[in-house]
Amino acid sequence: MKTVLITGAAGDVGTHLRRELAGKYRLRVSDLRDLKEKFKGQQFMRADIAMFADALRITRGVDAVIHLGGYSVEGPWAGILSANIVGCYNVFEAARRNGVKRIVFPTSNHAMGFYRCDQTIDHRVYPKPDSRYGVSKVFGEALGSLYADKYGMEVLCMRIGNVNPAPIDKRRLAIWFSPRDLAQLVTIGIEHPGIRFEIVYGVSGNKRSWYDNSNAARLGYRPMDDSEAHAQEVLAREKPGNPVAEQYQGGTFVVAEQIPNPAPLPKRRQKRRAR
Ligand code: 15L
Repeated sequence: MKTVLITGAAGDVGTHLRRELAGKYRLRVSDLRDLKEKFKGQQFMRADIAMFADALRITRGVDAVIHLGGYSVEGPWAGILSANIVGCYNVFEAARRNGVKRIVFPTSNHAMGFYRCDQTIDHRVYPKPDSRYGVSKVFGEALGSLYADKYGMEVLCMRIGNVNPAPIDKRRLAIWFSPRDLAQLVTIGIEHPGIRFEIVYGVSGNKRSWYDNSNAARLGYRPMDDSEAHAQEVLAREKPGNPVAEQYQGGTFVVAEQIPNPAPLPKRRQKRRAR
């Protein structure tokens, strides 16, 4: 049985994944925080991935890493920098030094959030992050690409939509990812023999999806769920939201933390620009 490390194991996605993968792998689970829900036989190691020594300690002796750890929403730059930039680098580098080849990196729909909802995008289009958080996920994808090309690591980047037992609103009908579909795609990330560097969308087989997820299908992903079964109920309780947010795949993340430009152009140049 393979030993698999899950970082950020105390979060919502980590908890769903630990429940789904219980008994299928020898799971080492790590987080800065305590685990709210515990499952039998999972070894907990407390760690702060922003500290390289901690990243080295938790990646020692595992066959694969599912790197969920980090800041999971938009937030102040200092937090994103230490958890998602420094922390992500530490986990990749520590895995390399410990000879761990396989990494599943759960990136996010927010790496692509400035595509419009009327666009269908695949794994080949360039990133359009909608937040500092989204930028940090693009950084993680780039790091995965570097470690695959330079050091022969095997990296599956999974741009996760929204993991929940059921879709929670209209936007999430397009990006819903059921826990059992999450477990299926992560298992492909751990087991598929042909992975070098791949990008897939971590979503269920939603009829309203704005992704062409053919790369996941090519790797054998056959989602079992479709948000359509919940659509009527979700749409009946939907309230009108921010009109800008509604145009973009990233939803409210595209307007989060909109602040006045602290360094506007001098008046003269503004006029020239307007002409
Ligand atoms: C994400 O990337 C976040 O980690 C999660 O908390 C949700 O906000 C999700 O995206 C979403 O877009 O619903």
